[in-house]
Amino acid sequence: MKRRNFVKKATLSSLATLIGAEIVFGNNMLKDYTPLALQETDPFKLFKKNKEMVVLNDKPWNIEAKANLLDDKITPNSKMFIRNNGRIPENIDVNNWTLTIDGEAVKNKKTYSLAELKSKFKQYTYQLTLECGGNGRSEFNPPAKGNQWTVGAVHCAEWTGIRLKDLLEDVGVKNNAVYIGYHSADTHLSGDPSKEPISRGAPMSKALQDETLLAFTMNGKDIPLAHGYPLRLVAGGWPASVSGKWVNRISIRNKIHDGTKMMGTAYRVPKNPVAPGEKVKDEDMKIIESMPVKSLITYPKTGATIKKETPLKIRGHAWAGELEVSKMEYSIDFGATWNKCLIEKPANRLAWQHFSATVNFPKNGYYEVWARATDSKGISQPMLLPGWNPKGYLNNACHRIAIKVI
Ligand SMILES: Nc1nc2c(c(=O)[nH]1)N[C@H]1C(S)=C(S)[C@@H](COP(=O)(O)O)O[C@H]1N2
Ligand SMILES: [Mo]
Repeated sequence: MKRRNFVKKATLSSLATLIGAEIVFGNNMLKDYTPLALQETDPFKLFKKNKEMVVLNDKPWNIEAKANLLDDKITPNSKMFIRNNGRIPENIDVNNWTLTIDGEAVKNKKTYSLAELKSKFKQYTYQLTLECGGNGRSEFNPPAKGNQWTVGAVHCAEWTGIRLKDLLEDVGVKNNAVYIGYHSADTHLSGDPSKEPISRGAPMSKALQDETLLAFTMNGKDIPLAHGYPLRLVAGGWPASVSGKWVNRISIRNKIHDGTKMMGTAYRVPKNPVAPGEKVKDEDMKIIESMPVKSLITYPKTGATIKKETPLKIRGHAWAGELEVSKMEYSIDFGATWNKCLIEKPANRLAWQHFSATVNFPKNGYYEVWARATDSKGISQPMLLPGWNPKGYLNNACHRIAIKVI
């Protein structure tokens, strides 16, 4: 007689964690059975997202925030965009989760349990800005294929974990190391187990930065499933695609990592400006590294009506990839003149910075408030669109909100 394949105890307890209650007769469930509570199809309930979030795609799940939702200094889970390339892993057995470090440039391949990672290495906490390389894609013309992100594919949460550099030192890296590449537990939409939805990475210089973490905690709690539970690579300031979710293997490569979505037009832009719609040769493309300077007005919400007597206090965040934002300005005359905003220092390197200003309007009528950040190298956001590129990356145009003064 064949033995029935019951759910393992560890899996059961992680299912219970996800549901938020003990599954009383869980021992009777078959191995691949997903409890109804986790078959939820309402993404807002499923991922505990704010009702104002916008679903761009459900296969895979891609959900974006709106500017006004990102008003918190540290983004809570409910307002964080979700970007998935494949299927979120199911039935995660957190007690048996391991991370393997391998690759051509590893001294000795090594596997760690989650418990070992947590106990063996010092833990650090940083606020880290993660912006999807395709944030702002919807504005490009001719349109670029992919999720039509407007402005909401960015967040700055507080991540706690161990430094990737401490782990790499423990493993031992050969001096021919060039790049690290991550591998994860999410599965390809086709269901083909030999295909990875995404496997990107970063040069050793980025991998070895103090702020590059292997995180297990977000905003003081276990990382939510959709954002990479139980282990995530977090590399702030670079396209968020570098921050692999559900990471179970990191390869130390002796060449630029050649995983899925490292080649062609994926997360790559032309080395030199091209005409909109132009075909670009592969050798004329480069991998996106540090993200460009950008900002977002998170209060008030676009479309607000205000009384002329009360000056408007605007606020928001600004970030500049690896750099700091050194100047923040606003304009109420479509960019003809600019006024200074107050800009705070970041909580730590690679965290977004908060700005504010008090705006006076000369008379009743329709206005737009535009915001423009300048990075520490003196580069400012373009007022409208930056250079077109085949996949619509890096749109860091000034954010604009409409205001009616009565
Ligand atoms: N394993 C895995 N990691 C991933 C992805 C993915 O699909 N699978 N998407 C990447 C991309 S393109 C982005 S923009 C960010 C999104 O992170 P978030 O969903 O936590 O906001 O995760 C990155 N890490
Ligand atoms: Mo992304």
